[in-house]
Amino acid sequence: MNKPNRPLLTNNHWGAYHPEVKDGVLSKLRPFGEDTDPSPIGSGIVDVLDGPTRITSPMVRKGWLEGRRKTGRGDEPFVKVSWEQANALVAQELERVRTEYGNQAIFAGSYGWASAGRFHHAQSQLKRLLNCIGGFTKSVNTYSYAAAEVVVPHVLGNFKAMFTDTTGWDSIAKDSTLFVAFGGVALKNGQIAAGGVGCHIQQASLRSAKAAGVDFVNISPVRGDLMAEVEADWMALRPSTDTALMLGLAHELMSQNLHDRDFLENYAVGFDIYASYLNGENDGIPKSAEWAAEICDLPVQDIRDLARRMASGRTMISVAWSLTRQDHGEQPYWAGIALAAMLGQIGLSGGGIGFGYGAENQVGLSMRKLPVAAMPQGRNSVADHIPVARIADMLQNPGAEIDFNGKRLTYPDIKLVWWAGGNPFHHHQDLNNLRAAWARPEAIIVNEWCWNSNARHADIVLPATTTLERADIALTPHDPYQTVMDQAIEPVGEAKSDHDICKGIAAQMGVENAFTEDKSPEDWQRWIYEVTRQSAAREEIDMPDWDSFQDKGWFKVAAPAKPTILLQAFRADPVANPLSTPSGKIEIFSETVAAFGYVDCPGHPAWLEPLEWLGKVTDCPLHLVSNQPSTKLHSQLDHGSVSRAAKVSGREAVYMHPEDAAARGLKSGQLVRVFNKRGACIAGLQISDGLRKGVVQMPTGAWYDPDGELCRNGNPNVLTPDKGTSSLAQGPSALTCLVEIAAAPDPAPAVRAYDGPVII
Ligand SMILES: Nc1nc2c(c(=O)[nH]1)N[C@H]1C(S)=C(S)[C@@H](COP(=O)(O)OP(=O)(O)OC[C@H]3O[C@@H](n4cnc5c(=O)[nH]c(N)nc54)[C@H](O)[C@@H]3O)O[C@H]1N2
Ligand SMILES: Nc1nc2c(c(=O)[nH]1)N[C@H]1C(S)=C(S)[C@@H](COP(=O)(O)OP(=O)(O)OC[C@H]3O[C@@H](n4cnc5c(=O)[nH]c(N)nc54)[C@H](O)[C@@H]3O)O[C@H]1N2
Ligand SMILES: [Mo]
Repeated sequence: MNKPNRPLLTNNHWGAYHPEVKDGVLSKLRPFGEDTDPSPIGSGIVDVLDGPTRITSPMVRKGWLEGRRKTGRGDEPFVKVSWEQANALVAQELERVRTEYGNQAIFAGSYGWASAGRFHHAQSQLKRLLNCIGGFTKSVNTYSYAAAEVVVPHVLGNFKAMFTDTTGWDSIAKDSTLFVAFGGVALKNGQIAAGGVGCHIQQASLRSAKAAGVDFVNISPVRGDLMAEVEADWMALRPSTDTALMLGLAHELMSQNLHDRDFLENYAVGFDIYASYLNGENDGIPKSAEWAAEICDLPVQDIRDLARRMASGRTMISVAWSLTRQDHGEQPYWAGIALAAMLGQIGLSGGGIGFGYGAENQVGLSMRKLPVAAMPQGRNSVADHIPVARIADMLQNPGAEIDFNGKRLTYPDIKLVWWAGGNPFHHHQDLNNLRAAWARPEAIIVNEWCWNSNARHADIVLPATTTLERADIALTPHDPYQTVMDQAIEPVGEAKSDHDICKGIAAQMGVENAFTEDKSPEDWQRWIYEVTRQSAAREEIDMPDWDSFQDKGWFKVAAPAKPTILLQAFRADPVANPLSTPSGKIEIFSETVAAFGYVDCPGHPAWLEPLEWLGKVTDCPLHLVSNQPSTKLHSQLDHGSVSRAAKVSGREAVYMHPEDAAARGLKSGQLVRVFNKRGACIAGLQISDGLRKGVVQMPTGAWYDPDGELCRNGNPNVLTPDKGTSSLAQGPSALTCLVEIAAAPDPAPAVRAYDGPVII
């Protein structure tokens, strides 16, 4: 372990910290000096580096060792084995599956956030190993905004560029008059940026926009989605009805002749078709403000006023990523873009549209993006892939066909699943169904550092180190600060980095040289650094040499001379800088999408009734918003002190409106049962008037703790539906969910999530 001549420094998705270590034991993570608004999330790791939740050696499920391959996952004890035994077992399984069934029978999409660190990226290491032996079935797109990843390219061109180039907060403070936030700008989310954070800027950015005179509108069922200080007007619409509101606003703009005809003419195609839909020429239903008011359950005058306010100044329309994680999640993005096109301010400072200002710290940070090199994954010889959230469907229906963005995909027959750096028992919907799907493969391998539900549902568990137990570099395009990640402590127990885990198996399979290319982890890190440094130099970004970087521990990429303005070049000259859509313009109507002929995603933005919402009468009258947690990143560190301190009576909190609680005779702090036809979970009730009546809110992240259909610990994904957003994107639709709530049985079943399994 190298000890630098400076304070230790580490970094992760929630920020950079100085580890304080005495006698080999981590006592504290002190926030990085440059961070003016550090997140408490990181401290959650200090008390769980060892103890009952830490996986300290390779483990194999007892029943699996005894030949009961498919039954007992998640319920059985584990047998401790040596690395030699584990490597041999894994190599043997891989060999057996690929020779008997072919490499496409191995699923290693391995979706998930894992940890920051450019080299020790769990998924890249795993994929590189599997590519050395012929490849695997993969997944495409994300749980974050899959619907946008597929629809936005048809409408605006590449989606990634759309949010990495989101108009800066500096441009908003300078020129916006109105910031209309569909889904708010929740500060809880700005704690995070994928790959590392040097300084948290979201809160300060909102404050300076407010101080500069920008008015805010928070369109969300949750008031706290915009900080109180910006004094936003709150429009508490029904969840999953944003598209109807956008159509109503569009109709109002058009009927008041407030839309920008020149912009629509020069920069967009298909407005006439959309206009006839808005006017109800085909279905007899004008998508008027009255029509929208009824669907969203908002006062009609508020919709009319908002349309006029939007047209009377410089307006930024902000659409949260959460809007895409809903049934027909393609529509609010398409309708939002169409609305911005009608206002004609796309490409102007402080105007137009922005994707995900509230999603992560870096969105809205004007910066020069470091062109960071990645660990090469090699070439995958298997073409099979699924849209990421169709995992349970694939496992349960081998050979079935599905629509996906104009293609037909056939599900492969998966015999072996390998996950490194993600937690499907966190991220997937309808977890009781996922658990059933998990009984299909013959082998499930998981690299993990803690005994969460993913590890507990595996057959072979390979213990990974945390970022604090290995050296790495946090180079990221999502933050100006680039830092070292020092090794602070020795690996706990027999844990190894994902690289070393994969290397051991590569050796067993005779592909060690192909996997390592004879480079050590430090050689690779220097290689990634040097390749990045060369590309950075071409973009006139100065990076220190490796030794200076290691000596100081960090550097900051200089800010750009001017604020970032999304689609500025297109605006300035749409002929010289066309969009990468078929017409080169904004496609309010897309012939491509229309030609797919999907009833659940026609060729222009449309209101399509969601599977579950408050406009549908059912025996589950509450809409559950399962949004991102404030005290952790997804399921990461749910077992740590920061997350556990925020639990209510020992379970994840569920927030409910006072009138809904009174109607059910429920009191703050009591344990409740949240349920629907898919499952149930126990949660701790919090009463809050910061919610729309009829809406309940429960963050994601509590470790799944199944007792039959019940999750004892409060994981909302036992309740959410596992349905693709549409035939176009097949994205997840977690935020489309109705539930009922009642008092929990007394006594409620005890939480077992943090006990770890029985080990033999
Ligand atoms: N209901 C509902 N569900 C949702 C969402 C929602 O809004 N509502 N949001 C969705 C979204 S946007 C996302 S992105 C997903 C997130 O889903 P995931 O990214 O799968 O969630 P994480 O908990 O971050 O999982 C990362 C896992 O990697 C492990 N890990 C950390 N470091 C390492 C390492 O170095 N090596 C290895 N091998 N493992 C490591 C962690 O312990 C953890 O188990 O959830 C989705 N699910
Ligand atoms: N602390 C923390 N921060 C995170 C994460 C985390 O796990 N923890 N996860 C990160 C990841 S992976 C992602 S993808 C981003 C996600 O970023 P977002 O998608 O923005 O995050 P959410 O918190 O799910 O949703 C934002 C808000 O949308 C509101 N909302 C829900 N449904 C509706 C609706 O139908 N209409 C409207 N108008 N509003 C609605 C909710 O009240 C919610 O607070 O967050 C990132 N940031
Ligand atoms: Mo995400």
